[in-house]
Amino acid sequence: MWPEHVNLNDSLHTDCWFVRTLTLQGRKNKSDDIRVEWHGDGRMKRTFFAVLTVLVGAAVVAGSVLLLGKAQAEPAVLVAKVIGTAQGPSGEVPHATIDLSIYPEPSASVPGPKHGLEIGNASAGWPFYWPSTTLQLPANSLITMTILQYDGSTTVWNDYFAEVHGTVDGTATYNGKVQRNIEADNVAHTFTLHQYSESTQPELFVSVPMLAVANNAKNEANGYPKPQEITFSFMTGDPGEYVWNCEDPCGNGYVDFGGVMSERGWMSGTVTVV
Ligand SMILES: [Cu+2]
Repeated sequence: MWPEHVNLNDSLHTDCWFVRTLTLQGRKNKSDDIRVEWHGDGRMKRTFFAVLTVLVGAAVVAGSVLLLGKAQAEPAVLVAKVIGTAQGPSGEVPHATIDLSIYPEPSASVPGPKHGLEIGNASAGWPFYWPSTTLQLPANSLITMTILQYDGSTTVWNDYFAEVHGTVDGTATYNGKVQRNIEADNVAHTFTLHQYSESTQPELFVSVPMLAVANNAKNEANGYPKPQEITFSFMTGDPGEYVWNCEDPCGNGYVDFGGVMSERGWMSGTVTVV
């Protein structure tokens, strides 16, 4: 028997969950009471989840900004040293040199990048250019870059990047030997300098494959094998902002082109021609 005088409407407008026991008129036993559980009309829950969603969203955005800002922080600028003049393709020009190394992983002697998403993974052996990936070169000058390369090979996906492009005579010197290309399966990394896609500044494109050390090479006292020495020269034009990166799949993620491949301080950087 349903008690006629019981009116549930007052309860339907509350937001809070409650339990109410309705006492039946003329009941014989306590067990005849009807227990009603009401979970509100959902407004409170919806408000709660809406606020929670906004807070979680804000936290994700703030976290991403912090993380990406840290990941893409530019390392200290490495400035090419002007050492005199040299004969460029069309006359005498300033001659500058810049020296880099490529390490397979940080060590006691080479601490490696202090930022980037891969710091936490440093023990997993991610490679990096050193001492910086932020380079500054003089304009309209002959630049001679010398790179000591300590890492093993990972085959390039595209043979184009096993060839030398954009240097003064289309060659690079590998341990004193002049070459136009190296074997695709003997590439450790590439130094590939280019402009931003929408740029209207002077054309500058240089790509040089970095010869690998044997994957079973023994380490020397500094914790690294004997490096390959790679030297090449190219001309800069008028001032401009450029980027460079490695085109050899030495990272992780999609076809090994994620991770360090796109990170400043590791396998990608900027070149400012001033
Ligand atoms: Cu690389």
